[in-house]
This record gives sequence, C-alpha cells and structure tokens, in this order.
Amino acid sequence: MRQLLKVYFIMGSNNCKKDPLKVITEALDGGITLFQFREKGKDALTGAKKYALAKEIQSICKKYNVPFIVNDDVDLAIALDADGVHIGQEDESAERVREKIGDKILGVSVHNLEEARKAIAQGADYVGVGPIFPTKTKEDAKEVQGTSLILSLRKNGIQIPMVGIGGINTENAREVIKAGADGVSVITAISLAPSPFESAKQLVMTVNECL
Ligand code: 3NM
Repeated sequence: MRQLLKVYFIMGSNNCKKDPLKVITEALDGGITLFQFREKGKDALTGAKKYALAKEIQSICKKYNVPFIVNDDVDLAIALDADGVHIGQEDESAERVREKIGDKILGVSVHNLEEARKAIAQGADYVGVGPIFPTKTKEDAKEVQGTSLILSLRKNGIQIPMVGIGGINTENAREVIKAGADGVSVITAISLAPSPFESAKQLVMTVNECL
C-alpha cells in the first residue's frame, strides 16, 4: 500500500482543461502510482456519462497496471469492479463500505487523531490527511493544517499508510514526505500542469528522493 501511495493522482473531468483521457495518459506515462476517479463539484458528469468516462479511464489505468480507485460512489466502484473506494467523513461509514467492497482498497479522509483511529478500527487500508496547503480545488475544504497534522499523527502512533492532500505540488511535496507521509495526493498539480507528464515525473522523483 505504501508503494502505491507515492504519487496518487486524483481527477475528474472538471479538473481538466484538456481532454481528461489525454491528461490521465500523460500522468501514467509520468509514473503516477495510484489513480482516483473523483467526478464531483461544478459541471461534474453524472449517470451514463460519468460511468462511461470512469470505464475508459479504468481501462487506461489497467494497461499501466496502476490501481483505479473511485471517490465516494461505492455502487460505481462495485459496478466497474474497481480496485477500491475512497470516502470522506460525510459519506457512509468505513465499516459499512468495507462490508460492501470486501478486500478492495479502502481509503478514508481524516482531519484529526480521533478520525484516524476510527478509520483504522473500521478497516481502512490508508488515510488521506488534509488540506496540508491552501487549495482552491475543494470548495468545502477544512482549515489548512500544514504538515503538523501528519507529524502529530505519526507521533501519536498512527502507523497506517498515509497520504497528504491539498495544495501539494512539485515545490512542496518534499515537506509532506519528510513529515511522515508515504506519498502525496494531488489534483491540479498534474491535471492543470502545462505538461501533466513532466509534473507527474517530477513528483515521482521528488518523493523517491525523500523515501
Ligand atoms: N480533499 P489540489 S483537499 C480532494 O483536505 C481534496 O481532504 C482535500 O486538490 C482534503 O491538489 C482536496 O488541486 C483538493 O489542491 C486537492
């Protein structure tokens, strides 16, 4: 799991200015280690269009042997036989999702020690911690945490695979790993980069240098 979290790219169609299939292909060529389909927010696709895009992206990820995770939509993950699901605190409980998805990967967003302990008890495979830096991508993002939350979770004995999220880019990724995360989770640092390929490649190099 820790290996998979190194450079975890998250994307939906509304995070891209270019064709999302081109963006994901470039990101995979650049070496991303895990992908999450997150079709959420303004202008997000729904229904058949959402399903069709997810299926196309999943088949591209398969070619690269990179696991494909679905954000929130457990039914979609099951319908596609995706590799996993990522949920937030507002979604169905991790316990319930675990029952539904069996041994698929389960990721949970956490914002404090209590939520991290609960996610572990309920069967999460990894936790996402954020927002580490200011982000414009998630409208309802919580208060910026800096890297101190990662440090304090590790200090308090939280050993589960962990990824930082929120405002992470090629410039600041190093700090996130140094604080104790196993990887970085990014949307716009890759999806809106002039070259998603170069940005992904740079993130992979930076994370590998720190670990
Ligand atoms: N979750 P970007 S922040 C999807 O804090 C998401 O849990 C967050 O986008 C959290 O890499 C965030 O463009 C947005 O800042 C990340």
